[in-house]
Amino acid sequence: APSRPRVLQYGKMPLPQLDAELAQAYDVQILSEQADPQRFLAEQGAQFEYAVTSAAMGLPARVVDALPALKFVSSFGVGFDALDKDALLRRGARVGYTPGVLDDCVADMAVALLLDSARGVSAADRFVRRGDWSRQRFGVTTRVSGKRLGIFGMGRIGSTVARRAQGFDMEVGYHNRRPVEDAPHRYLDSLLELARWCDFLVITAAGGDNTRHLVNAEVLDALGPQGFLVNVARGSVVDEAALAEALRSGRIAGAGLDVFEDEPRPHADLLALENVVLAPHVASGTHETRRAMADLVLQNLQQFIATGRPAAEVPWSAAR
Ligand code: 8YV
Repeated sequence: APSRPRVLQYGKMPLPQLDAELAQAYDVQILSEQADPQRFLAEQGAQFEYAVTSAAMGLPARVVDALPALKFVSSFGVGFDALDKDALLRRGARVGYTPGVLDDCVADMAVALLLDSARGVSAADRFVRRGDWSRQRFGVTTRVSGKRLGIFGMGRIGSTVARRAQGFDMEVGYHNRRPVEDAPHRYLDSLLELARWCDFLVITAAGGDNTRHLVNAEVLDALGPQGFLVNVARGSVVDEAALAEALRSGRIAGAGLDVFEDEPRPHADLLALENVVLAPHVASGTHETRRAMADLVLQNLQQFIATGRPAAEVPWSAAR
């Protein structure tokens, strides 16, 4: 039988079953499992034409540069900010990813965080478990239905959140690099104007250099003391120290966060605050969606090896 293609897996996958499926179909080495990963790369790096990683792990230039024969990277996730674009373009390696299949579950989680931060679901749960119910009243919360929802980043996930919002009779406005043709919603010319206009600001923009710290103290002040922030995109889009300070001082009302600047370490001040809901980067983390993402990781790799073209390729990779 012909030997199976060698694949360098950067680390363990978010779905354990996928580790097994990759090992079944390919001759896989997991870099993070090697006794001395640096030495492994130096000795064997030249043997790998294919690599697999996740959006959260990414692929640093240091690894790409140690893989001189690299042709294709199959990444688990829709974000590609952690994959070193310059190193991959220099290498001429192409990159597959998993857009589309996670839109529903990420949008669902954005709505869950929005409802929780406004209505205090997690805080109420803590209140009941502490036994506080028989001793005191749970504070009043903030209405969601009928309010203004601001979406920063009107792509596949942002527009899915907008559809969800219609069920809550919310008025939707958005800001994006450019207005989206045929979008039925109000376009605000800047993030600052969007923050001023809305009651709830949901971040669904791509991470990376172009969006770094765009949600800063000024934007949070524009959102205001009645306003809530939800982030299911990338922690890097928000100045997390400024956010912690705005939450602490009541300059915004609350927040729901699935992503952080330095995962898995949320800013220490956030952990002590009652007006923020924290989740460990799990918006896409349902059985159904992780399975669909795993299938696309496998399909992209298999299709690239067979035809030289993955099923879904990141824009700067496909544009070459
Ligand atoms: C995943 C993500 O949780 O798709 C993305 O960009 O960040 C998430 O869906 C991540 O890829 C898992 O590592």
